[in-house]
Amino acid sequence: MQIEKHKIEAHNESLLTAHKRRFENSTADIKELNNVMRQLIDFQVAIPSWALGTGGTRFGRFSGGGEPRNLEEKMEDIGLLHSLNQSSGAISLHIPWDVPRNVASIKALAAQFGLRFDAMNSNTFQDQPGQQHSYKFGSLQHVNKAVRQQAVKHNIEVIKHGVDLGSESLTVWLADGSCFPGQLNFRKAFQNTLEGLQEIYAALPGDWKIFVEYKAFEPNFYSTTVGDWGQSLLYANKLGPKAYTLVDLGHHLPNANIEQIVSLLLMEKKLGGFHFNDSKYGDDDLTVGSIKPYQLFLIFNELVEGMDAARMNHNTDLGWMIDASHNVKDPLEDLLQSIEAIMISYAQALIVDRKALVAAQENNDVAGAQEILQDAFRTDVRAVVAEARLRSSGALQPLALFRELKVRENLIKERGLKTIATGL
Ligand code: RM4
Ligand code: MN
Ligand code: MN
Repeated sequence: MQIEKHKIEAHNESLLTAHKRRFENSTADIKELNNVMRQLIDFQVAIPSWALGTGGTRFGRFSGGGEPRNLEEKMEDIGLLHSLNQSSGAISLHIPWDVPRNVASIKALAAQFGLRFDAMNSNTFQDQPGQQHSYKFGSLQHVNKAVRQQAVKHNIEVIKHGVDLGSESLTVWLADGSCFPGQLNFRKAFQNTLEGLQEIYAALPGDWKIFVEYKAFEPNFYSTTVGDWGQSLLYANKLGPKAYTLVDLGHHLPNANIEQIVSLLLMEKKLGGFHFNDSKYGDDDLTVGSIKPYQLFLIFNELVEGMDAARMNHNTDLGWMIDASHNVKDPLEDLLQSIEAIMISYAQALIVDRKALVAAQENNDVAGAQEILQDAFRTDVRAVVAEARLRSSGALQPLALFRELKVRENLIKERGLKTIATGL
C-alpha cells in the first residue's frame, strides 16, 4: 500500500490553521529557528527490517495481521512511514532474514520510496537450517576454529550483499559470552573475537565502516564478550580507523550514564552507530521516549554538543537506527511514535542555549546549568517538528492520518491476517 500525496495534502490542509497558531506560539523564544528547521528536515533515522512485524517474547508471538511477507513488502512499509513523516528514509537489513533475491528490483524499489540502505547486520546468534556448525557456544569467540571461520565467512557475505545494494557499513552484534563462571577463558574469548573481527575488517571496502555493538547481558547472563563500551572501544581501537563503537540504548546495566558514554566516544571519534529504543528493566526494546524521555533528551544534548565540537554532520556522520520490537502495538504505529520522540528530543537538544550553558559550567553555577537544560526539555517543540514535516511534504499528524486512512486494515486485506514477518 502507498499513501497518495493528495491524501497527505488534504490532511494537512484540514489542520493548517490550528497548526500555524501553535507553531507561532512555540517559536517566539527559539533563536536560529531556520537553522533548527533545516537540521530537523535533514535528520533521517533508519528503520530496521525486523521491526515491521509484531515482536515475540520467549513465551509467544501474537501477530497483528498484514505483516510484510518479504523484503519488498518490508520496504513498502518503510516507504509508507517515510511518506508520512519524511524522517525515515533508510532501511537496515539483517542477513539472512532479508537476503535480497533480485538486487536490481530491490534497488529500484528503494529509489521509488526514497530509501537508502543503512548498515547491514549479520546474524551469528541463531543457527540457520543447513548450517554446518552451531553457535550454541558462541561464534567469533568459539573454542573451535571452524565455527569462528564460519562466522567470519558469514559476515563477509553480508558485506557483499551490502555492496550490491549500496550500503556502507556493517553492524556486528554478537551474542557471544558465557552463562556460568568458569565456562570461558575471558582473554581467549576476546582474542578469538578480535582475530575474527580483523578478518572481517580486512574484507571491508575502502569507504565502509564496521560498528561493534555491545550488550551487557542476554542471551548470555554471566559474561558477554562485547559487554560494554570499554570492550567495544578496545576492539574498535585495535581494528583501526574504519571501526567504531555502536551504542544501543537498551544494552546497558540499569542506570548507566549513557550520555557520558556518548560524549566520551565522540571525543575519541569512535562513536559510529546508534540504536534507539527505551527500557525500564533491560533490553526491553520499547518505544523510544516512552519510559525515560528526559534521559533521551540528555543523550541528544551530548550528541549535538559532541558532534558540533567535532564538526560532524548530524545526519550523515553517525548511523542512526531504531532498534525496537513490539509485542502488543501495531509495529508501524510504534515506529511513528518512536520517530516522533526522536525528533522531539533532537529539536530540544538543538535549542539548548549552549553559550549560557558553557558560562554556567565555567562559573560552577550548578542550579543555573540545570535550569538551562530543563528549559529546553520543557519547551513544547511538537509544532516545530510538525512544521519540519510539513515543509518536507510529510503529514502534520502521521499517526492520526495512519489511522484515518485505515492503513493496517488495508494491509490485512492485501496480505492476509496470518502473515508473520522474518525477525525476532
Ligand atoms: C540485538 C541487537 C542487535 C539486533 C538484534 C536483532 O539485541 O540489539 O542490534 O541486530 O538484537
Ligand atoms: Mn541493537
Ligand atoms: Mn537489543
